[in-house]
Amino acid sequence: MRKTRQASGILKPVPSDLFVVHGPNAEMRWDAMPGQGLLVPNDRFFVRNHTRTPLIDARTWRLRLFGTGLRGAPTRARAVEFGYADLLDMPSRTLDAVIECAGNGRALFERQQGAAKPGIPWHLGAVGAARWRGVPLAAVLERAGLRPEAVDVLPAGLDPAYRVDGEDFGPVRRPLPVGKALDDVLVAYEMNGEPLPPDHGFPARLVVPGWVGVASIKWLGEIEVADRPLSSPWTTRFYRMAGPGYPAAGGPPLAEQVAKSAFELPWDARVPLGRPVVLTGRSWAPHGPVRAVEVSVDGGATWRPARLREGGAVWCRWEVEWCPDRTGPVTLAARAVDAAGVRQPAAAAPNDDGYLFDAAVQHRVQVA
Ligand SMILES: Nc1nc2c(c(=O)[nH]1)N[C@H]1C(S)=C(S)[C@@H](COP(=O)(O)O)O[C@H]1N2
Ligand SMILES: [Mo]
Repeated sequence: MRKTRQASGILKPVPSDLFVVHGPNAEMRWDAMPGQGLLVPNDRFFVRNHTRTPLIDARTWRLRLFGTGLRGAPTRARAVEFGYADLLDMPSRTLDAVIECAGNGRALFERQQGAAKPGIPWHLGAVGAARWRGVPLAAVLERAGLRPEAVDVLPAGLDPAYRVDGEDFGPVRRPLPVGKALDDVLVAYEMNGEPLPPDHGFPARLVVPGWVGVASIKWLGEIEVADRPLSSPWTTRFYRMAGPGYPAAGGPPLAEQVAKSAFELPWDARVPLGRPVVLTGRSWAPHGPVRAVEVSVDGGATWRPARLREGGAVWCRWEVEWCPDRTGPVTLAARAVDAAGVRQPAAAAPNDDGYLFDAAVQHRVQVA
């Protein structure tokens, strides 16, 4: 029987056959993905909430733009406003894109590299691909009166202020350079053909393709546009590389994601001896389609090419046949080769917070 479980602060059910819950967050179970289409259905999409999902009334909701990067430099009190109906009336665009948490794969730093990292212990399921529809952020900025002098935009969410250990960081917000904002960022109001579900940002969220998930601000409430660089705790304090080899203040704010590959199998899956099985999985990379995927059934000693199934802008699905010929534990591994020909490495760059794990995943199974 299916357990319908609720996680604190998430409104949709997060049943244990589809999700692994980490406090107010829930990751997608890759072993529930075989046979699913290219996109992740809304009821299966991972949730990362700094606090909790707010319920917002679209009738009174407003997106407010202000700052020195707009004509007339409106203040927050005199912001240029868009209502929900205004967004729906503007020309829309549809975009298939992956959203992935910068910490996806964090637990593998410990499992594969022997170094436990603080933070949400995601395995590989803090990622999802969906079909987003909305208005290009460029069109919203143009209509609000973008000046050529604008440098940064700072979108902020309407969820409660983020507090840790008594420190109040305010609402979740993170600056984006104007170049990226004008390129391919969407103010999305639809996810896989439905209005955005509350947990994924209703009534509107940003979708920032290829970038760390935190850039894709949910429950978008305001956007400051400035003619000088902006910052927030999400660029100064969180989401930069720290530790040996990085500057004391941290590396530059994280921007692009890294490539990953996942088997659609449970950890320690039981595989029957002497019978061919089809191993399936998916690989994704921030720049363009994945060119090839290689799979190892001997812990990374030898590699064979996987068969690529349908792919596209988001991720590619792949499969490989394997006939296990001895009993006991076996370490499978998968690595993607991206559009530029770069392969996932054997180890990810160590960093204190466990960001951007890009090593070939080592997935243990039991042959019996
Ligand atoms: N307002 C707001 N936006 C947010 C967050 C949040 O907590 N509040 N979490 C961010 C992070 S860290 C990630 S990885 C993505 C997750 O999007 P999802 O919950 O729709 O999967 O949303 C981002 N946008
Ligand atoms: Mo994230």
